[in-house]
Amino acid sequence: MFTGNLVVQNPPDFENPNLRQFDMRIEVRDQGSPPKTATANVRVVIEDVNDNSPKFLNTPYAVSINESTSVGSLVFTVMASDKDFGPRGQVNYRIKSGNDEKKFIIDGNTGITC
Ligand SMILES: [Ca+2]
Ligand SMILES: [Ca+2]
Repeated sequence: MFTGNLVVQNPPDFENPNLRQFDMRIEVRDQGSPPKTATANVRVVIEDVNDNSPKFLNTPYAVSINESTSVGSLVFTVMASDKDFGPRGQVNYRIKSGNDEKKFIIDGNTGITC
């Protein structure tokens, strides 16, 4: 029995829709003269992994609000994207620091700060 190893030569990339599936034809050839051959079809499907971090769009953010701005007023909306698929590409938001006085809240799903 002789084996032929199909090996990854360049990094797979699920995020490129054109590179998610590969239909290859493999040929085996003997050393006879003339040689005889056979072929087999091989399909390789690339599956997504969480290899992208979310990215904020249009950063850095800076905004001024009047001190008479009423509670519930929209300050601004942050926006981020993530190239991964399904839950690996869905994002939510929270205020990580700098809000000790609890002056602001952010909607975790929409990124709207109030
Ligand atoms: Ca991700
Ligand atoms: Ca991915």
